[in-house]
Amino acid sequence: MNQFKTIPMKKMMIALVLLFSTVAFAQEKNKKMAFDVDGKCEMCKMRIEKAALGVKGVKFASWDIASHQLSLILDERKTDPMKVKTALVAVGHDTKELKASEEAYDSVHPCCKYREDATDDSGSH
Ligand SMILES: [Cu+2]
Repeated sequence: MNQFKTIPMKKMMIALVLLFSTVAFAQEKNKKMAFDVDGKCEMCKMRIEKAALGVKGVKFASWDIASHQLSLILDERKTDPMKVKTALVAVGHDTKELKASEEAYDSVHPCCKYREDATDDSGSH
């Protein structure tokens, strides 16, 4: 009689262990990702990368001026893309999901006003 109780319990434990290990796998320690961030020059690149790296759990950040792609390596157990995007809009750089406030956008250097001018003038700095 006792066996009938212990077997399902064991199965449940196994199921729980499997579930937790799946979650652990889903949250990668060194997750690579990339997304669009608006900006236009070397100064933007510095600002974007600094803001991204300032987020706890972000290990690597590199923004490409030409493609506007921000490449990241982050620890998913500590952070997520939305936290990085929140940090980016706080320093004035738009992302697809989050837009910088007027105040934050106003804080960027005049030559970094990417909203008014979409052309790439990175050569002029
Ligand atoms: Cu700039």
